Amino acid sequence: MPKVQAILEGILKKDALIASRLLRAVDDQDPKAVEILEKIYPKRKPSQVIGLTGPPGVGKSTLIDALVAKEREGGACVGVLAIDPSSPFTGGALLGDRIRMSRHASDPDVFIRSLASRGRMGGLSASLQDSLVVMQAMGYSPIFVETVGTGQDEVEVLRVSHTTLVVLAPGLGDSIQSLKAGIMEIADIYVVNKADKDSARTLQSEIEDLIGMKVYTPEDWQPRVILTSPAYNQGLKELQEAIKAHWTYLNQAGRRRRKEEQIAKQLVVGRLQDGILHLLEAKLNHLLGGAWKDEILNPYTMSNKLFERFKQQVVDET
Ligand SMILES: Nc1nc2c(ncn2[C@@H]2O[C@H](COP(=O)(O)OP(=O)(O)O)[C@@H](O)[C@H]2O)c(=O)[nH]1
Ligand SMILES: [Mg+2]
Repeated sequence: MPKVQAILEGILKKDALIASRLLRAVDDQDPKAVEILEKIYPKRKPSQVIGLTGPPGVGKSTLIDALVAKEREGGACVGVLAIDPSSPFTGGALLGDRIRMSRHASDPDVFIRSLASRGRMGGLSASLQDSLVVMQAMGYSPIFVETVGTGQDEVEVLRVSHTTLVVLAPGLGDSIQSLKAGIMEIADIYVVNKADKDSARTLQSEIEDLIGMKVYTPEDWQPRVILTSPAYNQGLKELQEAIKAHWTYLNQAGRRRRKEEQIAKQLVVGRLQDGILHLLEAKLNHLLGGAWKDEILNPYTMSNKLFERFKQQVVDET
């Protein structure tokens, strides 16, 4: 890696090559990379992070691609983070996403990065936050984050997003019942994509009924339901406006600050967990190595005993 100062300047000058190298170094747990992250953190621009979730095939990638085009028309520099469901066997990236985004791939004002959901210690959350910090320091805003819409990945993405879009489409996963309850509750904006299909309106009213059952105070953000069809250039402007309206809402009454505090705290906890786990593993292996010899091979007894000893040595002391 080049000198710290050169990397720093490169990031602030939006040098994509330097940014990619830095992020790779971060993933490789290079201590110098963390030093750089520490330096660029205060230089971040206040970029809106928009997380999109929803079942596979509803059109999240297509939608992001269309929203990126819209933002580019307005002159914005846009970031895209796509979470790949990397298989432990192939570690592969979703080729389809790359192709769907390819019209922006050569645009220097669009920064696209794919993240593996596994691989690095500390998991997705850490890679995700580091990538966001770098993109925000480079001045990309807004930043779209696409999840695969399943499992823990989804939760991690939504935790670091300012604005959450739940994307649904008629006929996919048979509408809202199939979604996890928690996901329905956290949406700031519901997108009914593939509005060119007949049953889109039915899905829209189902969601509206669901929203109607909740009680909102005037202080609360009232979730919106937007019909879109990137294929027919429909509803994109409306969606873009709803996303901006949510950003305006967050920027009032200190809401954004509170949200960003939560995000920063998660990063602290995540990094501490990483570090502690690392230390622990060495320590535990050491404990285990010593204890195993003269004990009966009972993992329950052993773990209880070691836990107690560990607790006395590490936790109770501090
Ligand atoms: N009919 C219709 N199909 C769409 C629309 N948007 C996306 N699709 C199709 O839906 C499929 C899945 O899209 P993709 O963006 O990969 O979905 P993702 O898995 O949610 O990212 C693709 O074949 C798209 O061409 C739309 O507005 N109308
Ligand atoms: Mg996709």
